[in-house]
Amino acid sequence: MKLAVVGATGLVGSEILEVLDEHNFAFDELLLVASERSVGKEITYKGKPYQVIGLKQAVSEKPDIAIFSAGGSTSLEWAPQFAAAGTIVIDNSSAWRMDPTKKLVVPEINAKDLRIDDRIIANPNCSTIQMVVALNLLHAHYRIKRIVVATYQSVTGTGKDAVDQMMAEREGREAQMVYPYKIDLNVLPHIDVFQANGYTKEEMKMILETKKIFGDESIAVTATTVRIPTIGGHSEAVNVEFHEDFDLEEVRSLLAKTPGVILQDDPATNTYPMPLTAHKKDAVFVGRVRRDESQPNTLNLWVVADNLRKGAATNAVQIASYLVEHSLV
Ligand code: 2RA
Repeated sequence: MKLAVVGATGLVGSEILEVLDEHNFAFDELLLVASERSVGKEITYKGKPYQVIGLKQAVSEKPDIAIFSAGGSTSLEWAPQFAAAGTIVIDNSSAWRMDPTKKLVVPEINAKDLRIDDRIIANPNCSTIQMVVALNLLHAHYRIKRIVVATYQSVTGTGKDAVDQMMAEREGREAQMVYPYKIDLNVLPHIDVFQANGYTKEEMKMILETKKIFGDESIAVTATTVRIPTIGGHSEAVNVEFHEDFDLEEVRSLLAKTPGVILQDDPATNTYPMPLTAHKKDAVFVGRVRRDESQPNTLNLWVVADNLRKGAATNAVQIASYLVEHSLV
């Protein structure tokens, strides 16, 4: 098994290596790949130094699996070249997610749809992944009619420079302005670019990807995605209306046994999910479970996950593990 990590020097790339290590993902050879300006850099994995190589060399090495986190343009240009060389690409960018010929995979929900001829597999957007993981068994039991979600997204979702802008503002030093405004002591209702319909691209990702992952275009979704000055994870206030009514205790029981979910919900002890406690964890944490008393068949949830983990690196490594375990590579 020859594994490539493309974008190895970025926040998600570094997290992918951490997850590979923690999960003891087995491979014979590891290729760490980045842009030309990073070629030659040394990265240590399990105590062993690796030299970063460029994309052209990586393709020629014909890895079995390449996990990409290098942006959409790099993925559009290079994923097909890796695929043509026989590599299975698992891509974290949005480049392939809505392509009707590509699978958009959250292993707990639809990894079973993967086939031997899937050469480019799309990893969904982090804010989508944690929401659909949380709703998976509830959808199976009560059929989702409509989702209203507001997100509270960590600056780590933007990248290293955004974290640095936040810290620089906090420490009173100069730094590159990644956002249009100060982010510390502020919130920005603006993630990615605005669309003609007034939604941002991040909000449209949540809307469109949710339908594709559940395979149900009838699910109505509306989203407001917000950037907040924190690290550790994305948080989401999810209001979900079902076609069927539900029993709240059964909902809690279903959440407790939902694959990938940890239920953290006990108001009496101030127990609820937070980025502070989700940081560096692979699970999706759910709490504040309560009936929406303003309308029938509707539930409120609070969902938190480390966006660099289950929102990106962990989900991608879980897809890679599924491919190996099911002899699809
Ligand atoms: C963000 N979900 O949080 C987007 C991309 N990582 O910025």
